[in-house]
Amino acid sequence: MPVRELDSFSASHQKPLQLIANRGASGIDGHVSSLLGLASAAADCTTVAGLIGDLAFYHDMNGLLAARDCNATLIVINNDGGGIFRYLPQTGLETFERYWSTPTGLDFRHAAALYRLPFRRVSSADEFEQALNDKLAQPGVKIIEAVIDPQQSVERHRAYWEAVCKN
Ligand SMILES: Cc1ncc(C[n+]2csc(CCOP(=O)(O)OP(=O)(O)O)c2C)c(N)n1
Ligand SMILES: [Mg+2]
Repeated sequence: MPVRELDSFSASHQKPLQLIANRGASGIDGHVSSLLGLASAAADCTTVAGLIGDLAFYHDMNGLLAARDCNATLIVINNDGGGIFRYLPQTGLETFERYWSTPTGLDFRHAAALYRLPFRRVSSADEFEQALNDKLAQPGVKIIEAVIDPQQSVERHRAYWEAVCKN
């Protein structure tokens, strides 16, 4: 969902941002590798940040090995599984968590530690902004895990659309 939310709700800005989306071969695969590949090819003055879901991150954690050679900030939106499936009618099923959402329950701090990468977990917009300001300028690859409530995020998404439709 992060790239969809960005597409739908981000405001306009004067800053010259270049947005690149990756669909992977089948969907959520290869996102970490694509980001770090981009970061390796980016000019020195370019700040590279990647926005990625927790399952997409999990799917390509091995890609973090490439972090040795580049500068980037990886933002993992952790809503504890495939939040996109909460928009399906199956969301009410007893088996939803097990077969659709598939939360990993992993502590991603350890993935960062495995590759010796700085890591910060945040759970509010203020904390996120501060972490992003701290990390963006630092050299190397840094990971920010933004923990969000999956159900609340669906409610907020629907409320935004309702507000947009009313205006
Ligand atoms: C290789 C691959 N496996 C499975 C899928 C099916 N799939 C599509 S979205 C998704 C969940 C993604 O979860 P996450 O990255 O946490 O993002 P969220 O939906 O929570 O925003 C899955 C498993 C896929 N598209 N590609
Ligand atoms: Mg998720």
